Amino acid sequence: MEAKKAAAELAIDAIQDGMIVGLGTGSTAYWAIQGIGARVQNGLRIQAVATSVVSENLAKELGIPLIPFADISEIDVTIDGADEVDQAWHLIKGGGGALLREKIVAYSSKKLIIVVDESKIVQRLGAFPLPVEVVKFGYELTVNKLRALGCEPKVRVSEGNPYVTDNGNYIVDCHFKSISNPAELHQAINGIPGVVENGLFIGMASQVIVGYKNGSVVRPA
Ligand code: ABF
Repeated sequence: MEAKKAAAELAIDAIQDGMIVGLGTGSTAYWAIQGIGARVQNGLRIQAVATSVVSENLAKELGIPLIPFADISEIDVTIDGADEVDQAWHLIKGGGGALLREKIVAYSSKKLIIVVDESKIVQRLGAFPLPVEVVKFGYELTVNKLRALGCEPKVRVSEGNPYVTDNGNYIVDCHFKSISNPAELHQAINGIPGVVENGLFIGMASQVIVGYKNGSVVRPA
């Protein structure tokens, strides 16, 4: 927890008065939202959008003002977690099931700051199963097409039933083990009818902040 909290607290230094801020999802983003809430209580004037119902509810609890998407064209900075970060800062996200909203918000953010602990840094993506959001209709056929890309696909289950995202879709966790060309795979997956989005964030991170057990943090060059 200390490592994630240290990374999150450094990230929120990027937030200035008047900004539109994207609030990520997951246990590291949780600490960023807590820190932003504390600064809002001390007078920081920002407006935020959330990447999940959980983060939206947390923001409301903390008194962070939310702004409708209809009222903005872009977001100044988004702080979010990740499941894996490779040496090119390509990411696997979506372990928390929020990848679609996270990617929509990240894609309209001038700056995406990724906050992780050291366990997320990898040489090559893929040890973490790649989450893919798929529509319910014909999902079994979509799963077959994902398998054909070279993974073992598993429909995510929650309490005995397929997990349903905030958007009413299913998540298929694709066990590739090792991904040699993330950009190519990203395109191939999103070309499958029935796939809504996948958890590969290619070239989207502006900055990665890594927290370590001793509480130190590093912004890799
Ligand atoms: C979220 O952060 C997800 O994309 C990802 O699964 C999660 C990382 O988990 P945590 O921060 O809890 O380690 O953005």
